[in-house]
Amino acid sequence: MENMELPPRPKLFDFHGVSMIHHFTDNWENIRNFQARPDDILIATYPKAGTTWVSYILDLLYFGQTAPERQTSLPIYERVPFLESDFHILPPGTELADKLSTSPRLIKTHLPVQLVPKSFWEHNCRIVYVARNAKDNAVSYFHFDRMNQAHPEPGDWNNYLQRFMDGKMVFGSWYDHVTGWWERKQTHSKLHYLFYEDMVEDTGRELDRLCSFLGLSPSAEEKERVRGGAQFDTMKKNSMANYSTVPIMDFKISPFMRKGKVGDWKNHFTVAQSEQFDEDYKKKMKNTTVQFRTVV
Ligand code: PPS
Repeated sequence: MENMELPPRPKLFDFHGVSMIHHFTDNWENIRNFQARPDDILIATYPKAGTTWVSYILDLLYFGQTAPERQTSLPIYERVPFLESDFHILPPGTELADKLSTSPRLIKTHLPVQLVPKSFWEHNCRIVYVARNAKDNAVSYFHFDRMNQAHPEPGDWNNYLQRFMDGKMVFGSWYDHVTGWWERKQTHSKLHYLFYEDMVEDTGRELDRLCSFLGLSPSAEEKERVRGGAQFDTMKKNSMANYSTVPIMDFKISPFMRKGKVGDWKNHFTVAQSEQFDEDYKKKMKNTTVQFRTVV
C-alpha cells in the first residue's frame, strides 16, 4: 500500500445546491434509484458526527452473537455500506448494499435529507440520525480532510472554519444538514435523532433508547458487551473498526479514531474565532428548535 500512487484530491462543485465531490455523485443514477427494503436501517449523519460509532453499535446489536466471524474478518465499511460512495478501491456503495446477505441491512449515508433515495421513505424504513455540535464537528472534519486523500485539501484552520460556516464542505452545510433532518423527524415517525454528546455522556442510556427505537431487547449482559466493544479505546485498537485498512487515509497525519471527545474545539478555536462563530451560528440557527451542547 505504501507505494501506491494516489489520485489527485478532488474539487468541490455544486450538486443540486449542495457542495459535493465526484466520489459521491459519479454513481448518482444508481443511488437515486436504489431499492430499499422495508427492514433496512439507514444510519444518516453529517460527516464526522459519530457514524462509525453508531454503525458499529448497530452491527454488534444485530450480528454480534449470530455472526462472530464478522468481528475479525469484515471491516465496518463492508458491514455497513456507504450508499453514495464510489471510490474505485471498493465496489460502489449501492452494489455493496445490494450484495449484503444480512437482514436487516445496515446502510450508511451522509446525504442531506432532500437527497436521500425516495425508496427509503416509500418503505418507511427506520433511520438513525446522529448529530454532533458544530464546533467539534468542524474540528474533526478538519483533521479528517487533512489525512484523507479522497477529500479536497483543507488549507489552514482559519480558512477551513470560514468554509465550514459558508457550507462549502463535502456534503454541504452542517447547519442545513442537522436542521433538515430535524424537521423531517417531525413527520417521519421512524427517525431516531441521536446526539454525539449524549452518547459520550451516557452510552448505556443512549443504547437503551436505541434498542427501544429498534424494537430490540438484549439482555443486560449483551448490552454491556456491546457498550464495551464500542468504547473509543477498544474501537481505536480494532482494525475492523478503525479504518486502518483504507489506503487513502494517512494515519501519520491524523488517525481516523482521533480523540473521541466533546469539547476538543477549545484546543482549536481562538477566542475571536469562537465569538465570530457563535454570532454567525445564532443567525443561521434562529428558525430551528434543535439544541446542541458543546460541553458535557
Ligand atoms: S465518518 O468519516 O463521517 O464516517 O466519521 P464518523 O465516524 O462520523 O466520525 C468520526 C469521529 O467519531 C469519533 N468516534 C468516537 N467517539 C467516541 N467513541 C467512539 N467509540 C467513537 N468512534 C468514533 C472519532 O474519533 C471521530 O471524532 P474525532 O473528534 O475526530 O476524534
